[in-house]
Amino acid sequence: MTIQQIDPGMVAYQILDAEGNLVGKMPNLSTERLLALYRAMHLGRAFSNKIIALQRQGRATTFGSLVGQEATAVGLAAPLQPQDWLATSYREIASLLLKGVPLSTLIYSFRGFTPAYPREAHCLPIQIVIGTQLLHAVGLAMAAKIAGDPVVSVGVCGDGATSEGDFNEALNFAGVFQAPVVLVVQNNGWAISVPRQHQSAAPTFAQRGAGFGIPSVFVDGNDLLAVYDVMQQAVERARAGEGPTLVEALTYRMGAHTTADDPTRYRDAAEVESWRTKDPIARVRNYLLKCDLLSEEQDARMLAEIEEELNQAVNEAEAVPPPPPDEFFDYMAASLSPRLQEQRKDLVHYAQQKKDRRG
Ligand SMILES: Cc1ncc(C[n+]2csc(CCOP(=O)(O)OP(=O)(O)O)c2C)c(N)n1
Ligand SMILES: [Mg+2]
Repeated sequence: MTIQQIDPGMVAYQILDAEGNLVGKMPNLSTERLLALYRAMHLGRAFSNKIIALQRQGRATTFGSLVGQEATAVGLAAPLQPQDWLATSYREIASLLLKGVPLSTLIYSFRGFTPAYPREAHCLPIQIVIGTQLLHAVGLAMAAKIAGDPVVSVGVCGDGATSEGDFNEALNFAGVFQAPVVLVVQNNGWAISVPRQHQSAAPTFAQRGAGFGIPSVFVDGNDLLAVYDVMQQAVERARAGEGPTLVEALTYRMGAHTTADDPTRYRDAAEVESWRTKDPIARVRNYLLKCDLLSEEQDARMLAEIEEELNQAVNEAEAVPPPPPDEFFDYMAASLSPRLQEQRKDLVHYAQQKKDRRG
């Protein structure tokens, strides 16, 4: 089905149902690529669980779980070419990994430091300030259009972010200037403790695209194949000069908002359980097993390899010394004003005093 044929209304577009049966047309994906995307979902989940475990040991910062949202994260990044840009929030770690940000770089970032992503990954740093990355994505797309470069940009936000001015401004600019951008709303049901229905009276976020003159799609965000199919089309539409697309991926945050949150205080266990049956990884796994594209042994081996890869990356990330505490001044301005120079000196002095006191 083409994007224009998919109704942005109440029924989410699906290719693989919750049991892993093919209920739509298989997108153009080789078996090798499908297995690689399946692995990327597992890697995203394992990464998420690893950082949460490290956080509990005092070895990582606050972290927002990706569990339950792996199909959207992987499916949205998979159709991108190396020159395309990706601007995400904090939750799309699997997208960044697929786009070429190394594991150890991301692990280092969750030690609380800001590493440089490789330039060629074309990923902006994760954005904590809700919604702003959509403006950055549209800006990158507009720049590419002005330069005549065949570059597409993807911006990703959550359901809560749609209530921000930035979301509306980004969509308006994208529509008016026909920017080669795809804007993705990961609707995971919650913005910390605020449920989705408090963000908009519109039945779907996808329907809001029409008000900006932007074609939009409502897709099952737990269906890797459907997300991939929609994104592939949206990205190619943008690249061909046909303008922006808004995609709403309906998914669910299975874990806590972050390591600093306790979701049992505001949501029903029954709701969480009902989403467990729609697990995005299990449905691809079932499909692969049924089609004899994967065996139980291969699957177990792959999981063991991922664990090993992650542990190695943790060792690497923990071997990198922390940056000097005043390093961020280097990236603030071309030259520091006398006042900022003074602040830098004070910070270095304070950090040294603290170190001396610790002995
Ligand atoms: C501008 C701004 N306001 C408030 C916050 C605090 N905050 C952090 S996460 C969050 C909820 C975001 O929900 P959503 O957009 O649905 O993304 P999700 O966390 O569910 O992926 C809020 C309000 C923030 N980081 N930035
Ligand atoms: Mg949300």
